[in-house]
Amino acid sequence: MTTKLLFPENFIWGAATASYQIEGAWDQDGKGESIWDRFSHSPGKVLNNDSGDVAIDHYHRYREDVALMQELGLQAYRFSIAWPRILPEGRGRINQAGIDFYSRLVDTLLEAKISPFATLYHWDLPQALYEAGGWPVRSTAEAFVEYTDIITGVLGDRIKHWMTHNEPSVVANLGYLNGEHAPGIQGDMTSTLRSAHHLLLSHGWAVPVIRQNSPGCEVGIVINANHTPSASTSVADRQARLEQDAIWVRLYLEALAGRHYPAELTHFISTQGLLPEDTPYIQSGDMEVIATPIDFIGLNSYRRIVIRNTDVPEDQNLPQTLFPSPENDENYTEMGWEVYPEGLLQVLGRLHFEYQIPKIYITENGASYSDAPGDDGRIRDALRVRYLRDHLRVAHKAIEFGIPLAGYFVWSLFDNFEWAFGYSQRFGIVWVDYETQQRILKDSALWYQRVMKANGVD
Ligand code: IFM
Repeated sequence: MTTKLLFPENFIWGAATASYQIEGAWDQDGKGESIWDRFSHSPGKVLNNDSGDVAIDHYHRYREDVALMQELGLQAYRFSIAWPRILPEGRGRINQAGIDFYSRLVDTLLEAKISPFATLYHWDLPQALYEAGGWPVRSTAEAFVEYTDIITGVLGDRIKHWMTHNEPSVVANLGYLNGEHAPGIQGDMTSTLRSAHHLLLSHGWAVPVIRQNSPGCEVGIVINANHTPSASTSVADRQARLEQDAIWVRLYLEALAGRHYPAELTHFISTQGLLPEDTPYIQSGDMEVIATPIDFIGLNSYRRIVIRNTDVPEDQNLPQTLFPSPENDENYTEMGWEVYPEGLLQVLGRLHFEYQIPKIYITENGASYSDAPGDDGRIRDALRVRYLRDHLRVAHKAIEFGIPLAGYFVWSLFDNFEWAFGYSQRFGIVWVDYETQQRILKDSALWYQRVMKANGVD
């Protein structure tokens, strides 16, 4: 007999998407070009030269998509707003058709009794702002606040959960360090750190604007953090872990908590002659702005990453208390990401105990497996069901430990455009046939439907 692990009564069950990954209609109804339009239209940047031009055509099919959400029993839907639909040049001229689209989407959600959770920036920066300097310059942070004021001014009466940024570390690090994401710059540590600062600054400036325009709302920011132990207790591996953690996680959490940027980064910066004290881009008062109190942190967490210092040969990197190698391929999703549900508890515990975050939503968690419809049309994505079930069990344990976890959003509701991997990776609980745009509920969607209905997992 299995016991049901019940979640608190007001626990929020949802699913998540992002504008560029699902909307399509990349140049319709007055939308401006984004850096992802430009990047995906540049040959060789995205696998198979895929782009979000059409994606899953959600822009035209949002009504049937919301009907599907209602059929599933979603209580909340996390989506993002495409800045260049609202302001085609990033600032100045407003595109009313873009505002109307989101207004209709929100009304349709509310009619279906689904709470909208809106992210203001999920990576589709207006190309014009990139050309004016992008996130490395302060004026982009100012433009973000103008955009925030406009869109929250219109939707603030109906949307009561706002997230400023999605995964700012990915914007900075993949955009300016390894170049896998738009704008595709490699090895530019200065622009990486400047981007991180301006993303955080724009967040801090935006919080009071959102509160003003959306009385009674909750405001937060979405951080990605995975469980990242060092491969061994050696100094080299532990140092590598600290450096990774500094640039991916602590840079953001420390600043949001009102502390300093991590010492590891001060070192990075100082080797380029750019100590924070004398860099003009960190201005007096900025750190206080970034630490403006927020209502919640959104956590995106997927996997364990064991960190090893690859500069040191393994046999010289002692003592070795290596993690056992995972037993089989089922421990990895098709992204090559290790499945390690217990890691979620470590990350949630860290947010709670190290940073005293008042409220946490898991805003993304999920897995890429490509299971397709069988002859009977059914999609038997058993590994995804197992992944989600095991992570929900851990989420439940976190609540038992007193961690203020208030909701869970599966990534993703639909198969969609997975950035540099194009359409090759399928994270959805709903299958999408990219030729016909047909949607089919996978076994995982039917399973999640039962979980939400029962407010618990076996
Ligand atoms: O698809 C992305 C999403 O846009 C941001 N978080 C991780 C997901 C899977 O890679």
